[in-house]
Amino acid sequence: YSQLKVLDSKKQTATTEDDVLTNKDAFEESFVKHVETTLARNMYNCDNLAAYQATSNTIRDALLIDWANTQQKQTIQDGKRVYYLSLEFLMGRAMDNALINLKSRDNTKKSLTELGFNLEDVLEQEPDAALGNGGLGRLAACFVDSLSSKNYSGWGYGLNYQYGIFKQKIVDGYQIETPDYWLKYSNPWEIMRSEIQIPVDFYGYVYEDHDPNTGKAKKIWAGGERVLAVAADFPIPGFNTDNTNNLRLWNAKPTEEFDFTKFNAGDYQQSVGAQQRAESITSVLYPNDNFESGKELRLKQQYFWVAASLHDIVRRFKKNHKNNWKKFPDQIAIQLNDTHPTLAIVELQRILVDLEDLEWNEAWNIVTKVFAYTNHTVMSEALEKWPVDLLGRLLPRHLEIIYDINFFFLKEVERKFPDDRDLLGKVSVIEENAPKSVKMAFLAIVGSHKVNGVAELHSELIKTTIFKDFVKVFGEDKFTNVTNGITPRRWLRQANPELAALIAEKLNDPNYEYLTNLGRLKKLEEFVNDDEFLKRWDIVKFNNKVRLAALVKETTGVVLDPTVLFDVQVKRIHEYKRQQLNIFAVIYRYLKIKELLSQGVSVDEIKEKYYIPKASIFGGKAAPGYYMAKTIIHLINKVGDIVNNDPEIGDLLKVVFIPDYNVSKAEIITPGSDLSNHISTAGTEASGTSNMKFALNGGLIIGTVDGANVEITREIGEENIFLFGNLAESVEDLRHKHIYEGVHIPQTLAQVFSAIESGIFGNPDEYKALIDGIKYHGDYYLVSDDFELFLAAHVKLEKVFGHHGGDASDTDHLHKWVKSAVLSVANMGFFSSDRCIDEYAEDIWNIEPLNQ
Ligand code: CR1
Repeated sequence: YSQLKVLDSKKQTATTEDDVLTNKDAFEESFVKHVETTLARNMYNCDNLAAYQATSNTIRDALLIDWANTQQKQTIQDGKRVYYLSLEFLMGRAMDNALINLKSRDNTKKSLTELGFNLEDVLEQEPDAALGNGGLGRLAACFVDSLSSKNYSGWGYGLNYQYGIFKQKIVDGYQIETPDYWLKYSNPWEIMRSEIQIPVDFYGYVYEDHDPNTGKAKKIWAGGERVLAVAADFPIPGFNTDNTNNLRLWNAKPTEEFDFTKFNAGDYQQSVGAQQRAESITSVLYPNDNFESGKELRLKQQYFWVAASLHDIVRRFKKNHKNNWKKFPDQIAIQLNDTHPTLAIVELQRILVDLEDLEWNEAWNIVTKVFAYTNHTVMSEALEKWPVDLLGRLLPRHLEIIYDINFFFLKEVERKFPDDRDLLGKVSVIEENAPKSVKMAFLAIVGSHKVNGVAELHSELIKTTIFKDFVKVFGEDKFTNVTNGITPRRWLRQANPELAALIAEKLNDPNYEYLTNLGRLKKLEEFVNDDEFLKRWDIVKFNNKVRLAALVKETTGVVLDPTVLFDVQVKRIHEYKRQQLNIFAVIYRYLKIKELLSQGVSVDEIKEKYYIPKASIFGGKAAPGYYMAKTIIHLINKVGDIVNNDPEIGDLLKVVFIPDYNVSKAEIITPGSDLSNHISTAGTEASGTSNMKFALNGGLIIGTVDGANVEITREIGEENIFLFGNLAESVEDLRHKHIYEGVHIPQTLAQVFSAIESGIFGNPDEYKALIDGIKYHGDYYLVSDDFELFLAAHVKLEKVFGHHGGDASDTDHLHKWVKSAVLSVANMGFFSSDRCIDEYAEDIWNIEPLNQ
């Protein structure tokens, strides 16, 4: 690399590309150039969309310099790199994030103003990169941001879906899905790497051959169908550093090879058609959160992605280290984001044994040092199992290898526990039931050196439930915890610029260095008795509520008074997340208010003595095939229709459902919340990450003792969070009781059910399954058990909120609610994804930050 080093020293430090970030003239010159050349337009017909494209191309030019320098620096230092394999990267918009991380926001804003544009309007032009479903995909996006910001060498690998998560429309209260063809216009943040093409095979058969030199038997897989994986790269800028990592997403393309038999048979069109089908592999993201559908195309996606990534990684390794395979685990760590990439374990073993001629044990030793697996759920419907028939047809050689891995593993278990015959059946990677299938989580554990959960409670749960037999086999040390986190660049600085600025001022930190040292928030505690400060804080919250109210108005037509309690629940719609518990409580509130009104109690008296005015704000997508989740969406919308149009109610209660919840909307909703709901049945939400986002933005939480709520409570203090509900340890007993003794529906909830059944929210048949599931089918998610505890938590928290939220003159509100909000934020430092990445780096990947 001596040559590279010479080149490096010659490189000028101040390039014109850098100038566009900080110099108005340089920016404008580049902007005009891109309008005229890249876009082939002129400044006289440059609209906001063209301005977005010209701006992003300008910023991209600068970003690409950092990116190239980083790759060069990383190559020269030749340290260990981590590869984060995730089927989902829920990135959202790139431009504002790039402007912030590159410290170019002010210059860009000023320059655009001079050119006659408004930065905010220009930013609005960018479509969300919505290549994920929910928390799992957004976590991956936060992690790549932290890898860059903390100067690690770390790449993401995923798929470049042409259609992201569907767009949600609400029509007559029902969810309608429409396709998200997000690449309608060219994507300036994507660098197509047409030269990086990796062939990936499917189907075919396996035969045995003999090595002509050694005479050794050898397995050969003759694939039956070949597609090409073509790379698209997305540079990931770090905050306050030049370190710019790469996110590589694969596109499926047909090969140039042609089916000549069909061609000669005169079936030219069919032959081209078959080729075109290759592209379907990366056309659509499966829209399920915490649920596996077991479709063949999904398995194809998984292998396509894993094979391309592994061959890319191995190729890069061989360039520097030839076939010095012993070094492989010193150079490479691969993190499996859930079980979706588990085939990577099998593929690496295949590469080493079949293609590189290593002995089985030597190869397996390398494989298990490289991989680590993160589990994100204990829910059985989300745990992947692939039928042996399907897997063997699609990947015949891989199925053989899986059987061999399992055989050697079970032999080892038998040797260690000769008297425990049952154990073999319990830990086998193959489930013998019909259909016989491969348990991907078990395979991931066997092939990894570390397995982690995503919050303390969850990591304990996996050790005592779904993976307990593996703790016996491998010992406690293989199982660890890394509590999730979020990037404060996007979720504080970008989403909440006013709060970020107030904090920077109070911390005396004009360069916002606290954003990569989030523990420094602690200093905010010093101001918690300063009324002036509390007032300013509350005004920031109020302004954010005004912004959220505008979004609600624009998307639903409903006008919200920004002084009322904004009570928010936004996340995927799922029975375990219990939006139904929330909407039932809203219905109860409505019924009670109506009852009071009918008794002649005045609105003012209701506000003073019974119910403070509030707006319940919902949002989230249901998987298209998830009937119960769609029913919940429908109920929320119907309740909104009735309540919002009830002339007696006024601002006492409003219920809205914001359609098409996504990252960009979350950036507006999160800062504008007073209270957010994280109310899953205890033990079901592995971590949750929106809880962290809301708390970091000065909203309080109502939540169950579940997932990361537990650690948030520990950090911020239990007096600053509203916890309620049955604990995880009681859940099994309660479910058992429901089945054997029946479900007890409390009076309050019974009133809600009667109201729904009376038809005030439309045809009651539509809600029958939802209510019957609770009344007669065991109430699996314990709505009946937690309902009154939820109501009681509300009574308590509404007293603390007081009557005049967002009105800085209310000192009671200031001294209780706002103070709690400040104390929360001051103690949220732990939940930065930077801390997660440091923990993974140290305990799992064994890598260190690069020298800058
Ligand atoms: C969990 O449900 C967690 C994210 C990220 C989800 C959520 O609680 O915050 O993962 N799990 O760790 C999931 O999608 C397939 O499992």
